[in-house]
Amino acid sequence: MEEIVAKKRMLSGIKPSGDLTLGSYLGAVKNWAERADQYECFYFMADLHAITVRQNPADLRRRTLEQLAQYIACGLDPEKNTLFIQSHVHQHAELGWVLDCYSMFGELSRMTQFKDKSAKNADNINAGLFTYPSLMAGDILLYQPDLVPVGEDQKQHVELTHVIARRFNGIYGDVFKIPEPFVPKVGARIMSLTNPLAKMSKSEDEDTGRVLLMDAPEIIMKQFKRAITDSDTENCVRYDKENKPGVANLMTIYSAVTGKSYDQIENEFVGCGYGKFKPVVGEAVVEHLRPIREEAARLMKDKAYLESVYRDGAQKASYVAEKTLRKVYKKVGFVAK
Ligand code: AQP
Repeated sequence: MEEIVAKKRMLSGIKPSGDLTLGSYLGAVKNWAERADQYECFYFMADLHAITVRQNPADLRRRTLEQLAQYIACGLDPEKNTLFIQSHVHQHAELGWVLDCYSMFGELSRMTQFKDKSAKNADNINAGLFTYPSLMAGDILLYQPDLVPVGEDQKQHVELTHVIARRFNGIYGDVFKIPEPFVPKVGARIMSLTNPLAKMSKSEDEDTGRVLLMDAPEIIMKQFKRAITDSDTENCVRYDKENKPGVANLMTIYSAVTGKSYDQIENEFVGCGYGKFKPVVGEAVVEHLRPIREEAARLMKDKAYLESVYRDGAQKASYVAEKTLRKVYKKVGFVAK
């Protein structure tokens, strides 16, 4: 008799706090698209997380839908992946609350993202910003995934998820599966083009050297042409992250969009200065993103289709999430409905 082996499960999300950047794409979405055949995949637009920083409501709504269109355009086939909006699956907020009660003040205080965001939003250091990691732990643990693909900056939050899950399991038995973080080899941390020591972030403005997935070719080329390289006299394309972070970042981007290794890139540009290298990287990015941009723009015109995708996705996600939530509620002592 043929044995049916259950697919492993994975889950990830991005908050629609800004338009998706080349960093969100190379660090996250690009790698997701390659996994649908091996894994049962859940991906969401993390709108609950987005409001930890004040958002304009109309922009948040627009970006959430655009993000869905861009997920699909990047290759996440809704037939093979469950795509949903976080606030449509109420179990996230509910498990998030329970896990707040199993997360320690000291642990949350040590999170680098909390420290960074508090510094950037000094007039709005709200409780949601502080408890963001317990909601994220809820997002993950609800689906009992085997793998959580994240960029390097989110690894600390996945590690805290382990701590919270182990604490809960230690008290109530094996309720949660402990998932592995998966950090891509190339593209785990794409830096700003004008400040290669800072991460490329979607909530920063254009002057901070970010490239958006939906940017027009001429904007992308402008951003790459003005990318900061290095002030050394060498003017040579060589991978040295410590001493030449700007060039290393451009090489990472070039490698991620062309599949070329760092050695191949160094050989390709022997004898060429940065002036020649930068537009070539820009062009490679433009060509790589072109079909994604065109397909996302086409999908944005089909609101009925997008609606059917996120409704379907929420239904499937809710079904899985509810099983975990029921178990948790029972374990902590809530009376069944
Ligand atoms: N620059 C990046 N390089 C590699 N990976 C990145 N990611 C984001 N930026 C980069 C990865 O994308 C996933 C979703 O990110 P998120 O929106 O949930 O959180 P974030 O890391 O806080 O993203 P931003 O762009 O920096 O948003 P804002 O500006 O609103 O804070 C994660 O897996 C992340 O690692």
